[in-house]
This record gives sequence, structure tokens and C-alpha cells, in this order.
Amino acid sequence: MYTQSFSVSDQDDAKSAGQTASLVAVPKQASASEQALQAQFDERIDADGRVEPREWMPDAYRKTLVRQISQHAHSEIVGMLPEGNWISRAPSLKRKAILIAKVQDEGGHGLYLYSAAETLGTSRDQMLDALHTGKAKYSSIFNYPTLNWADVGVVGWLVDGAAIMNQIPLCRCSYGPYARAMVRVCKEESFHQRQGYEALLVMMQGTAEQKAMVQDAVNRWWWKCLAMFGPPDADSPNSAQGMRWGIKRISNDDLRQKFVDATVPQAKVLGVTLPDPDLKWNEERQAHDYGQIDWDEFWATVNGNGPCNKERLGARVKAWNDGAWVREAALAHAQKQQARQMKEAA
Ligand code: BYC
Repeated sequence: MYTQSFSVSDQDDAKSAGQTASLVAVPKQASASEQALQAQFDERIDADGRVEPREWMPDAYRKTLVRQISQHAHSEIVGMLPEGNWISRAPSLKRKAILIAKVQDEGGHGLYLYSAAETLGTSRDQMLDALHTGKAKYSSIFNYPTLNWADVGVVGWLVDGAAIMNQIPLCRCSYGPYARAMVRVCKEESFHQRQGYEALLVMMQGTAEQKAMVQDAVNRWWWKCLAMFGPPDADSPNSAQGMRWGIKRISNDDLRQKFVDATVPQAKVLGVTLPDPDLKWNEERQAHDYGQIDWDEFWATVNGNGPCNKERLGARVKAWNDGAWVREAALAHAQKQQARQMKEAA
């Protein structure tokens, strides 16, 4: 199982791979004071220090963080949809209570992450506008449908499992508010992954039909989960800089490999087959080899043409529009209170 104790060895750091923080160069025309600030920033990153909201940071670092954290926040709130869809159809009161708690947690993760991104000087309205107009990305995985109850278990086991693998290293991200948000998110994700795995263990002790449902769900989700980690390192335009800045700590391919290696024994315990004829232990690499991911399908989904993209975005836009009166009422109430306080103070 993945837990908070999944720790990242220092060898995995970009820095120990021989990269120092000679970051995006300060433009030649930068003033002496800007160059001094950049040098201070580089030194902090080299020393594995944290950067906090009001401190000086290069524009490109700020922009990268806003992009990644807002995409992450969007993924959390869009991620509520495929599972939220099953709350009213959960097979028992216990499963319903667990699922409600999980979906609610995802909403909470979105809120921590939007708050972390706001500390970089972008507003929540701007971020949500980018989501609603299709300018911002969110995780590819949430554009696939959850067809039956086994899918809910598999989303917990594999999707949340992949999410934890990606997010544990983010607890050591160089930007303080993001790193701190991730500590709590990872603790909750760990519960999400376990509840999914446990729900599947129960189904696998059931009827032949239930077992077949689990296997079918694993077959449909496995490859999509491998793609969640992002394009191969060689095709990942943001990786090198993200690693030098200490935002990303482990590369897309290395995280994917860790996920495969951790999942194979779990699949064995569960009694399911992972749908990859090329999946086998490689003694030399001390890791599993696995087959080809369909990157054309991944990019089509990321670019808005997956099976549920339109439905997901439509649901988010509707929720935003339906909530307009709540935002207006909250604002009117705050203005009234402020006016009253000013009157009392006068
Ligand atoms: N889906 O250069 P790369 C969750 C984009 S929440 C869509 O490698 P980077 C959960 C990427 O953004 C899961 N797009 O980028 C929630 C970039 O496009 P832009 C979300 C993807 O940033 C509820 C382009 O491809 N987790 O699990 O270095 C319930 C090139 O990629 C995807 C996070 O957001 C994808 N899968 O690395 C249950 C974690 N992959 O922006 C579960 C934080 C790549 O240049 N994010 N792209 O236009 C990260 O760790 C990194 O941003 C990524 C990508 C590893 C995702």
C-alpha cells in the first residue's frame, strides 16, 4: 500500500543527478538588484530551502507554479464528478458514507490548492474562468466514465494510488504553501486508496459476476492510470525546469515505474490480472517492464476529445452558474457587515 511513509531517496532529486540550480537566466539587462535577488533565490533552491509567498521569485517560477497548482486544483474538483455520480447508487450505507467522505475530501483538496495558488497573485475567479473556457488543463483520467460499482473501487485503488505516488514527492516541493497543502492531501488520499482496494477485496470474494466486474474495470482503467503521470520524460517540456526548481522531485517515467512496481503485487493479492502481455519482472533493472501506452489517445483526451470531456466541463460550468446567487448573497452580506462596522467605528 502507498502511505505517507513512501519516502523519496535523495538520489532521486534532480540536484543529486548532477543538476544544480543554475536556473532560467536573469535577462542580461536585469538590474544589479534583480541579479542579486536571483542569486539569493538560486542559493535557496540549491540548499533545498523553501520559497514563501511574499519572497522574491522569478516570474517563470511563479507562472509554472500557478499552472501546475491550478491544474491540480481543477483535477480535484472535476475528479469529484465520476465518483459523485455513484453516491446515490452505493451498494450499502457503509459504502455510501465512505464515498460521501471521499468526494467531500476531493472538494477540500481543491480548496487548499486554489488557496495555495492565490498566494502567487492569481485570483480564484481567474483560475475558474480558465477552467470553464477550456484554457486550463485538468487530469486526463477524469474524462473516462465510471460504468459500475467496480469502477468506483478501481478509481480508489488505481487512480488515487497513482495520485499518491505523484503527490508524495510534492510534499517536498520548494514552494511552501503547495508543499504544506500536499501533506494533508496525501494523508487523505491514502485513505481513499485503501477504501477502494478494500471494496475490491470484498467484491473478489463474491460471485463470479462480481469478480468479472472487477477484472473488467481493471482492464478499462489500467492504461489510463499509467498515462496520468504525464508524457514520457523525453516528451515532457516542463520537467527539466520543474525538477531544477525543486517543484517536481521525481520524473514522470520514474514515478510511472514506481507505480507499476508497487501495483503488481497488490493485483496478485486481489486476484486480478493487469491487462498487459508485456508486463514482466526484469531482473537486470530490478523493475517491471511494461507495454506501450497509447499516447495518441492521451493527447486527444488532454486536448478535449476524450469520452467525457464535454460532460465534465458542462457539469462544472453549470455548478458555477447555479451557485451565482450564493456568491452574490455572500458578497452582499459581507458588504452590509463592513458598512455596519464602519458606521459603528465612526
Ligand atoms: N492530464 O511537461 P509535462 C487526483 C500536461 S488529482 C492532463 O510533463 P508537468 C485525484 C501538462 O500539464 C490528479 N494533462 O508537465 C483527484 C503539460 O501541459 P501544459 C492531478 C497532463 O507539469 C480526485 C503537458 O501535458 N494531479 O489524482 O511537468 C480524485 C506536458 O507535460 C497530464 C496533479 O495535478 C495529465 N495526466 O508534469 C482522485 C499533480 N500529464 O500545462 C484523484 C500535480 C501531463 O504545459 N501535477 N499533462 O499546457 C504534476 O505533478 C505535473 O503537473 C504532471 C505533469 C506530472 C501532471
